[in-house]
Amino acid sequence: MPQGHTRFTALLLIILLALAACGGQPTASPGTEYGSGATAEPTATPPTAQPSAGDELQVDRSRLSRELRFFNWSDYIDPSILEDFEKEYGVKVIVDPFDNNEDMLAKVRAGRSGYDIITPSDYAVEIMWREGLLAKLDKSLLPNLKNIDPNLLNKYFDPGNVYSVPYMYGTTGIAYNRQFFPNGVDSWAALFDPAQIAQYRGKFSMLDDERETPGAALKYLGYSLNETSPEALKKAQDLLIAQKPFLAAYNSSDVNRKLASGEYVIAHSWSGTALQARKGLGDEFSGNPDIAFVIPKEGGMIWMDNMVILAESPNAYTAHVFMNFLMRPDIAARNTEYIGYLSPNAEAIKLLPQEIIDLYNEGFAPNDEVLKRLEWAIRNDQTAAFTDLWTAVKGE
Ligand code: N2P
Repeated sequence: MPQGHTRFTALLLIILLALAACGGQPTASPGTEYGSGATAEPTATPPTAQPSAGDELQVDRSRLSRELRFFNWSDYIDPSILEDFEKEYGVKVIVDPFDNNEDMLAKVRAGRSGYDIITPSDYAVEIMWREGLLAKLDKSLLPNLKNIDPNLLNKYFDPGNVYSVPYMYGTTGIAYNRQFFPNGVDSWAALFDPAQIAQYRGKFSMLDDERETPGAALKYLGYSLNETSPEALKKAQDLLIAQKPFLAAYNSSDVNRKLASGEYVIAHSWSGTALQARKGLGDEFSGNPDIAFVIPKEGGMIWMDNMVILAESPNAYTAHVFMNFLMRPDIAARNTEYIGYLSPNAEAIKLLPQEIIDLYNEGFAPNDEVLKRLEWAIRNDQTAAFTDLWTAVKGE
């Protein structure tokens, strides 16, 4: 095994342990609507360790729908995987993108969205099952669940994985162009300090996200990204409003392209978006070797997106077959290589090319020191305040 792999494997173990720790005990106040399940400790049973090349699932083709509608974050699946699925099962997967959990939730809550399968983040999974929006999973149709690292199952937002299985996880920090920042970037000040941002006015973006962006402001101010005290929220709101005239945009859809092209010199970014800007994305656009990614010294977010099936989906059987397909080690590895996030699929990680491992080691995946500065977004009765804050900031 090449040395890079060994280092990354050690790193991954640390990440998983940290995830187990963080995921098990978010700082929810007890007794809140969403906080009650939050302290559940993982009780995952050890997986059967045998990697399997193909599927043990016997698919009943007569039960397959002709189409599946997948509501997913942008640039978040290798399109060739959809072609492979269609070739193998004759099911066409139609993908629509969403930019943030709240936009996705608004569409789903309205009813008859037409979507079968969706990838909400951690806290949004909890919102969805509590609102009765999700179908219970039939684990007998998901034998490839055995490939998922048990440390990433049974998290606080869905104890027992009754409704969700991990899709990808990652971090949120700062992506930047080394040509413009030859000394690197190490603080959220690079996105909030008026003296600094005046130098690249109109050439940077913040995520269009009511948890990510106030979260970054709170981190810069020295708070938890789950802080909801009125003083902290007021300071965060003032900071975001002061930043607004300097911003190119709130952008959660094509930061990868704009960093790669040089239109942005710096951006609030997810780890995989940054890696895409660096490496390029299939036939979509080519990469820029000057793009780097950092979790600022004040800290950033860690999150996990998960596959769920809508309660109203008439195609739940086909959705399970698709979910199981995406958990095949070779498919999950190819997908991870393409989109540049972190795979929860332990068997897939073993198949990743050295190029990706090297980028992870260069900062596109957190090391143990960085992990200590990462925090999960939790949902509780108080965090509804972020919706109001964000509405106020965007309305300015
Ligand atoms: C990919 C979106 C990453 C998901 N463009 C953030 N939760």
